[in-house]
Amino acid sequence: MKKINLLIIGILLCALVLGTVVPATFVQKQKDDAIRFPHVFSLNGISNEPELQTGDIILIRLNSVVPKFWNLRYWTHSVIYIGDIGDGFNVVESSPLGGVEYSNLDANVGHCDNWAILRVFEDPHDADAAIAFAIDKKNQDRPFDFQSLILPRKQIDGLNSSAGFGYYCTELVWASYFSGCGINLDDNNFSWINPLEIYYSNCIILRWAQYPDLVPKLIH
Ligand SMILES: [Ca+2]
Ligand SMILES: [Ca+2]
Repeated sequence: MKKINLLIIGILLCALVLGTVVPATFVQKQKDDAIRFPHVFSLNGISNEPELQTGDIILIRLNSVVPKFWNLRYWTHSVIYIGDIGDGFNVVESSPLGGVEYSNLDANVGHCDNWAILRVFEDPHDADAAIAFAIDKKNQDRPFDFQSLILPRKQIDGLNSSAGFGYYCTELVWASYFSGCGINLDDNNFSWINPLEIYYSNCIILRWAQYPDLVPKLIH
């Protein structure tokens, strides 16, 4: 119960920030090569899906009361798919509960309203380098970065006790691709990075979304 409360507090802090920053307006970019295909994924059989590649970014809208506070930015979590590494782990993420850690995709999307699979299409790039960055932070037990949600910002990396030492979920995704591949997923490069900014990044192809029509097209 304590963990749930901490999670809710963390996400509410995120929601508070989301309502006050990122003033830019985005128009959804229709990419010629964007691929949207039917919902063929089984929540219990995702590992069998050939369309999911290591390095894919997965955005999730949690199915709980929390997203009600999140209507301006919609998505509530982001992770990087790293493939099956054993013990049920196949994503790396930064969680308010455990900091940077391995997790399971099914567990992430098992209680959500919507989720999406994105792929960085800048060519050439080495997604393994982005994954290596994230795993390195996991191996260093980097904490969740609450500071940078209260004072919206992002850091690639930093020393212990600095805001750069920890990561909020989307910051980890952004920093991994920025440091590992030199790719900036924050088009406006302003303030922090939120999941919807990644969804509409010029460097991203939407591979699949459970309910793409429900994703907001504009940010006010
Ligand atoms: Ca940080
Ligand atoms: Ca931004």
